Amino acid sequence: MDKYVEEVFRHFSQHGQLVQAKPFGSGHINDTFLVKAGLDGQITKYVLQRINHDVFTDPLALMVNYIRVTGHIREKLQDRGDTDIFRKVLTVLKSDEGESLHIDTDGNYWRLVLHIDHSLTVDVVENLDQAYESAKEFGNFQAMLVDLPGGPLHDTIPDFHNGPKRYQAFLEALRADIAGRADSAKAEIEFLQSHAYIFDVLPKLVAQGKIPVRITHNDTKINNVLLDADTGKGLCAIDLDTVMPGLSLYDFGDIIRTATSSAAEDEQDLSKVNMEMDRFDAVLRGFLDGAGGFLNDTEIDNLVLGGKMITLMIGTRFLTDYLTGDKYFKVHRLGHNLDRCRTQFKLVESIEAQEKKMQELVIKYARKNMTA
Ligand code: GN1
Ligand code: MG
Repeated sequence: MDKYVEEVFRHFSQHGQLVQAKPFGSGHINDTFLVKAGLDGQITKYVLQRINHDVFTDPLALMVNYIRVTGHIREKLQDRGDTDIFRKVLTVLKSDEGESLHIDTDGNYWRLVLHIDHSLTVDVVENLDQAYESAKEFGNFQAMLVDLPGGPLHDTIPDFHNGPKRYQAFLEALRADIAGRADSAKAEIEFLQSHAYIFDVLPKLVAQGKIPVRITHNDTKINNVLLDADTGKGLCAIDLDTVMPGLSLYDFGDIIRTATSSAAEDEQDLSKVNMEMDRFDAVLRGFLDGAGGFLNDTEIDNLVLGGKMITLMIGTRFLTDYLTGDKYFKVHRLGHNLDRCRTQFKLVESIEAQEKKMQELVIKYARKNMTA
């Protein structure tokens, strides 16, 4: 067991006595544990997380966002008379000191949330229903937050989806080449240099006032949504650390990136990595059913571009991390970040090859959605 978990959970003793804790999920940033604890003669499951404070440098501000967002969604569900609230929004639990974050003796930040039973996440979509349901859930998440009161949320990672800055960071990493890996990534470097223009499109539309900044999740990869284990229906969005001001297209883009591909993010056989049109169809319908009501024409026109841009950007981030010696994303093998970068760039190519047909589907469904 992680050396801290036992000690940390003692500060959450009002939620039970620790029985078991094991690593949980496949996130690349935080450390996550599934904890079983005895409470009132019953075993209750929790998710305990150590927030990576190199990445999230202001965990307290992050938790302010987290509580505002989950509180607002909870209120909405209550107003609607929903009977399954504890499974449709994350529930943050307080430490015995009454805080939503516990800080351990080494200065690590820990958060406890209720585990949602009979739920599952998938790393690669297994069927079209999963693609549809996940996209709908993320769309719905944005829809629930359009009227969040109390002013803008904190930027938990400034410039998180700033493509031009991400590209600059890559160029600097390439120039420095501190890990001596640039030679082994020549094809990827060239690919990125010839596609960097894609990063300029959305910032221009934002500057022209054609695309609004909304409240977005910003990490809508397929395994950040819980599905009901029995019905397969979307339950709730998880991994809320990056919920902050952003573009709807970022969220749509990251579902495209992770739910339309037939292969894992780190697949080494690139022939398996493709943007599958039937999955795109399902994701598009799902997202429009969840969020379509408030997207404007420019957003709708740029949905496909959002998918391409986010996929290119995550690929850029993997490549940058590879070049700098794997400092940011957790890696489990040599070249892991390069493998991840390759799948992303292959997906960008696959999107490019099918862009016209994707755009036709957008027009077809967006129209239907408007007249519905
Ligand atoms: C990280 O934590 P996780 O694994 O859900 C990353 C995302 C990337 C993703 C790539 C805070 O998400 O931005 O898209 O890996 N989160 C952060 O798999 O950087
Ligand atoms: Mg995650």
